[in-house]
Amino acid sequence: MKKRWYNCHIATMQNGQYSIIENGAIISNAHLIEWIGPEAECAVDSSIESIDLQGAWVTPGLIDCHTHSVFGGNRSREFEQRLNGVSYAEIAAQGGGIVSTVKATRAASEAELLALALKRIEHLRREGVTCIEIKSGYGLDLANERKMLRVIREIAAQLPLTVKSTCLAAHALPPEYQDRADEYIDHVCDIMLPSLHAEQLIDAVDAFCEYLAFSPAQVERVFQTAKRLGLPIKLHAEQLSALGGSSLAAHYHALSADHLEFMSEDDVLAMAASNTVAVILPGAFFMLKETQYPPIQSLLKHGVPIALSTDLNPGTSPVLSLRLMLNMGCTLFGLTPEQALAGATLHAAQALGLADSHGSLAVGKVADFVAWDIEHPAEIMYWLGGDLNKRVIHHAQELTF
Ligand code: DI6
Ligand code: FE
Repeated sequence: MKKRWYNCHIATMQNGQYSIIENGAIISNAHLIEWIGPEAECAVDSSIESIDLQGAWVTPGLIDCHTHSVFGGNRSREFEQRLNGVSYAEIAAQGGGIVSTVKATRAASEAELLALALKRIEHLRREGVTCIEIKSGYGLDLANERKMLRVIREIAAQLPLTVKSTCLAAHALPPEYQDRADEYIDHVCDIMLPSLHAEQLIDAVDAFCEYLAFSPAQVERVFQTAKRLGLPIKLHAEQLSALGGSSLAAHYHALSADHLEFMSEDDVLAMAASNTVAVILPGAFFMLKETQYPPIQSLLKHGVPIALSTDLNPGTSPVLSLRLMLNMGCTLFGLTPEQALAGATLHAAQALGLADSHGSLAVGKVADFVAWDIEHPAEIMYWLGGDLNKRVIHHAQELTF
C-alpha cells in the first residue's frame, strides 16, 4: 500500500550530512521509500492515503547500535554502595559486579527477561528508536546464552522494531571457568557459537577485549570462528586499556569497534583503512568518570565513521535515552549536532551491517522515520531530558504509544 507523507522538512542524512529537503514529501510503498523530494514536485495521486506531518522535521528513525538491554536484576544497590564509600573491589568480593548480573540472568526465566527488557526498550522506542542491537553476554554458558538470544528474537517478534542480535559469549569469564580463560574460549568457539548459529539466533559476534576480560589472542580465536561461520564481527576495544583490539577488529574487517577511549593513532588508521565504524559510548564514559577521551578529532580527520549508542547495561551504562547520548556526544566529545545525528542514523546502520537499507532517507530504503515537532534538527540533541513531541513511523506504519 502506498502512502504520501507531506508538509514537512526532511534531514535525509544522506552521506552523513543533514542533506535537507525543505517543504518535502515522502511516498512510501509497503515498508519502503518509493519517492522523496520537494513536495512541489510530488505527484498528487488522490487514490493514496495522505498524511499531513504539520510542518514537522523528519529524520531517519534513530538506531541504537550497541545495547545489553536483556539482563536480570539491576545494580542500583551497587551504585548506592559505591557512593557510600564501598570500594569496587569490596563489592566484587561480595559477589557484585558483572558476576551478579550473570547470576540474576541465569536465575531468570525467558518470560521474566523478556518482560524486563521490554520495559527498558519502551523508553528508547518512545524517543524515536526504530532499530536496536541487543547483545547476549550475561549467560556465559550454552543454555543461558541461548535463553538471552531467544529473548532477543522474541522482542523482534513482539515489537514494531528492527532488532539485530549479537552473541557476546566472550564478555566475561564465567565463575566455573575461573583461571581457565583459554578453555572457556575453546568452549565458545567449538560449541557455543556453532550451536547458536545453527539455531539462527546470531546476526553478529562480539567480544570484550580488555585486561579484565579477554586478550587479543583469545579474541582472535573468536573472530576466526565467526569468520568460518560467515558471521560479521564487532568488538569492545580500548575501553580501559590499550591492547590494540581495534586494530585487530579492523584487520578482520569488523563492522565496528566500540568504546575506544584508549585507542592509538595506528588503531585509527587501521579502522579508516577497513571502514570499520567507531562506536562511541558516552554513558559508560560518564558513569565510570573516565578522563581519557576517545580521539574524536583524529577519527574525523581520517574519515572513520562515528556512531553513538547507549551501551544500555546494568553495570557501566544504565542509560535509557539515546537522545541524551547525542547531547553528550556534542558536549563531552565535541561532535557537531549533524555529526551526532549521523552517529545515531547512517553510521549506526553501518555498524549493524544495515547501510544499504537503513540509516538515511532515500529511495529504496526502509520508511523508518521520526517527525519531530521542532524548529531545527539541532533541537534533538539540545534539550536535556523530557520527551519531545514527535510521531514515530516504522516500516511506513505510524506507531502509537
Ligand atoms: N563494557 C562495559 O562497560 C561492560 N561490559 C562491557 O563490555 C560492563 C558490563 C557490566 O558491568 O555489566
Ligand atoms: Fe557494551
